[in-house]
Amino acid sequence: MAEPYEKLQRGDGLLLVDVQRDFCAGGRLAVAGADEIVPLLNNWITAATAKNIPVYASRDWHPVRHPSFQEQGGKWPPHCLADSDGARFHAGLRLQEWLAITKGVRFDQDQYSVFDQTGFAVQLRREGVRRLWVGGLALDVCVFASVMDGLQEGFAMQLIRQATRPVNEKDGDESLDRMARAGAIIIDGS
Ligand code: VGL
Ligand code: ZN
Repeated sequence: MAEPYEKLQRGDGLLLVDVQRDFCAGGRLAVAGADEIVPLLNNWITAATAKNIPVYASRDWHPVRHPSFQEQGGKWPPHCLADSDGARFHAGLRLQEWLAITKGVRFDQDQYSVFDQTGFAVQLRREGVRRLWVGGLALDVCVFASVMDGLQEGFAMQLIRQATRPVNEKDGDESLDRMARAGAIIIDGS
């Protein structure tokens, strides 16, 4: 059976959003089922690498006392502290040659989207990428924000549904709806 990653072609890029230890089992902001997406993402990484398709991996990278942390009045427990073990990519992720997009470093606001003040769109255009295949964490937070911004920036966005998990199931479903309505393609299958 044809796997969806066989559709990868010139002009595509693979984007892994925040597949970091703090969002996985045992992490500070663990997302249910997060570890299950890793083997799938590895298939995508392998397929992309074989076809010379660029791989991008974003990471949440917060200073201590970041405004998104509960003690600072934010929504989340402390997570993904810059340079900490929890901020590292999942140990099972077979990243080979990839480009990291670091976000969430500001003291005055959070950045959920990989496109938020990172220059990522400029880099994608420079590298001839017009369409992004997206997986990672979390579906209803940073994946959602990134897909919506990517569309806004004019990229075709393909969400790999099985390769993402939400913090909150209901918000995840709503995010899928909103992304689809905004023009993202939701891909089913591994
Ligand atoms: C994220 C909550 C807080 C994410 C980042 O990567 O989806 N979620 N910071
Ligand atoms: Zn964060």
